[in-house]
Amino acid sequence: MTTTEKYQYAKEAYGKTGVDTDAAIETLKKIPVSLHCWQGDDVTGFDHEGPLTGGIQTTGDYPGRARTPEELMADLDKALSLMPGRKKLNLHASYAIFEKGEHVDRDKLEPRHFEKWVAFAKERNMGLDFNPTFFSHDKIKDGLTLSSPDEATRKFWIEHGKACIRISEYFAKETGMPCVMNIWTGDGMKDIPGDRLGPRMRYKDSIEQILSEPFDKSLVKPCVESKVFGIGVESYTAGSGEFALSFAATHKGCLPLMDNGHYHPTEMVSDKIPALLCFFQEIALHITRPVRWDSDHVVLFDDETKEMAKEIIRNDAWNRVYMALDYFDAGINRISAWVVGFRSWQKALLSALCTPGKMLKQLQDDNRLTELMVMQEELKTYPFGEVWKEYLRQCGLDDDLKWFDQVKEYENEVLLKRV
Ligand code: RNT
Ligand code: ZN
Repeated sequence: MTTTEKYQYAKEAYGKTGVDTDAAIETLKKIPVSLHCWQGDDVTGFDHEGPLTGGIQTTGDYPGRARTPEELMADLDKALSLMPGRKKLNLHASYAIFEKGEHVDRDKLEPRHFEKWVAFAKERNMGLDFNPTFFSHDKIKDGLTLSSPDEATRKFWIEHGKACIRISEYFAKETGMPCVMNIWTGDGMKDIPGDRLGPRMRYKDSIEQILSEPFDKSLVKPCVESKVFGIGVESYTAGSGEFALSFAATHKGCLPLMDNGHYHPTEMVSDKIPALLCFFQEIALHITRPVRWDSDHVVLFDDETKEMAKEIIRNDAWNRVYMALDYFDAGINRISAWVVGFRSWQKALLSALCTPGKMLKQLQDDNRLTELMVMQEELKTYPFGEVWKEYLRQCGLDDDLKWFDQVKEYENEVLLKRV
């Protein structure tokens, strides 16, 4: 069978379930997914010397980490050339690019420190998302930023947040696409707190002060990301699930952001997506793969990833859910890590688009639960691979086996020469 015949065969098989695979492919081409810059350099950034802090950690020492903006951009380009679909680029404030000899602290960052990123994004027709960086910095006092009892510390970080709102608005204006600005801090305690309310009240006030910076709500989409615990912050996190969700629910224009590594291991973000869609017009996601903890392994085409995509697609919510990847593995080729993760989420979206949502819903509503189970099991062996390959072909890309040769070549010619 030729490749076209194979796709035709798959199209017919799906057609019998009421799914139009051509339409699925066309829809996927429109869905923006935000690619995190920080996989390329182990969340280091360009504005500090010290270690990665905030309760997160990269593990591994695979050669070839990007050390400069030029290297990171070149690596991103290589990765982008191997990914299908519509992309945004997700930056952290710590990736500011300074002139030679210039150093500006985080409370004083300006749009001009990101001009090169804007040019990069515009040339590639990508939108930009942004994150204030509340970690890896010497003004974090006793592990705290926005919830610190020290007013000078708290003020510094509030000013950082406000600066980031201004930069986010600049990104949106320049790219013509809204900028999702995510607030996450590692604020918390290793051991049992003497006060759980105080830090949260200060955290709440700090985010309110950040959001008091004027901005156009159609251009900047501020989010609050919750977390259950971090390394060295095991007993208490100020920005817990209830805190972040309640904050977003009570502050118009602020979105809840769920990172699927930030819950107890048996809690599923796939189930939380439709719960939040009942109450929020828009929500945001960090898509990652937690292995036993918030380990931020590379996203794969696994069951929970597919389930999350299903909840977005079958609820017609792809333009209500801002999707961003968030993982960092320093133990494997970093370009490959980007590509595998991005392709996995694309596969999950396409697989969801090829799932007969209406039929499954009807079976449930008619209480035909035996057939619901049978049908869902049958679908697992449908010829999805042929639809995926057709999508790649239409995007002008090689299928999964061939792209890795290009990564290998780049590794030999570029990455291994970085010493
Ligand atoms: C950390 C959070 C956060 C970071 C990035 C780098 O646990 O997930 O989103 O991963 O901001
Ligand atoms: Zn995250």
